[in-house]
Amino acid sequence: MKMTFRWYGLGNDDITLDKIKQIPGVDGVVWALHDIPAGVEWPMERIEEVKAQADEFGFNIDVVESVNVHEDIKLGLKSRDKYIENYKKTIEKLSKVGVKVICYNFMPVFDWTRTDLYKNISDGSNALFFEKSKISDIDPKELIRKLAKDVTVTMPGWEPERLERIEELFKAYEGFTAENLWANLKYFLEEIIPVAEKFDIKMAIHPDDPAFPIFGLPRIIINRENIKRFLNLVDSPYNGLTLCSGSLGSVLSNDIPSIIREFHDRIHFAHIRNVKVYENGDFIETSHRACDGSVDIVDVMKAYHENGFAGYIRPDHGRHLWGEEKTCRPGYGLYDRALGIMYLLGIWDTLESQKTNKI
Ligand code: DNO
Repeated sequence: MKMTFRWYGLGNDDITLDKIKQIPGVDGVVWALHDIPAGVEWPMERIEEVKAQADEFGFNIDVVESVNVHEDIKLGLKSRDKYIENYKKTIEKLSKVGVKVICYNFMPVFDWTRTDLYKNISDGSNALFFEKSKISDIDPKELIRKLAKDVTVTMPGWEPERLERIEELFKAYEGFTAENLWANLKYFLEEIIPVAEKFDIKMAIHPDDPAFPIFGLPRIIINRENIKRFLNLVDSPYNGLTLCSGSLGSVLSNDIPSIIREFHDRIHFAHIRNVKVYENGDFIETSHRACDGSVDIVDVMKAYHENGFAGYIRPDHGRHLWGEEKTCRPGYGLYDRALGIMYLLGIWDTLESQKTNKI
């Protein structure tokens, strides 16, 4: 397993490469050109710039998260072909700097969604929170306004240009079903995967977060059965998964360790985080520790370890600790993710030692 850390880029993240360098075990940064809108071909000089910045600190840039999929592709509009062409050209360019995995998602309109970015926890920290009843009552525009007030950075999936078109987008999705989304995903994969094969880059879809439909929009990468269907759409190792324990963990019936055991050979990138799901379906993000949330992170690590997982892994969201919410991106502070890495490495190292009978 290859440990990585998400980095939003120079001038776009208060957690700088020199800080990341001091976290034990991190070999690579997970990156993207966050200012390039979905559908636009990434400029080579910008890609090379990031490579040079990472090289200076000895980090690999093997994983990109994300090359976003234009909404017209998800909607299956005629214009999708030109955006797919741009996607293919971006894959080719990324291969030139050694990228090995591209993470992306296929969620209509929104990427990950929460109702509160800074929910207070009794220990004085705060974390991302999802209140199920709020989502069913609130107009999405109102939620966007509320979250925009709380945060000064642009969050992936919540880019201003996308949000400005929100009404138009909801209109475009009227009457749109999960089956339409499946068909458009298949079309996209049939175009993209041969290119990924040619340039030796593994495509790794991210599950929908939370793993159920919201605002009447379909969401399909939500459970074991649908993951199986997804992998069969194009049965190639290049059509794989970013297995996010927190996204799938938002639904208690998802048994994450068993999903990992079943699909491990198609998991190219592991996002590890814990969530505590309440009886009413609300959930809060917790520390990585198994007993703090609803996901058995120890068993998650065991499932990867027993299958000799050699892919990339990163701690996912963390709580905001010691006042860092004033400067960090929501969910992407330094402290809890660094603590998370030590927990994950602790489990992994123990499992390794047991294997070699050292303990
Ligand atoms: C949230 C992330 C997601 C993820 C995308 C992948 O913090 O895990 O935004 O990057 O869904 O395209």
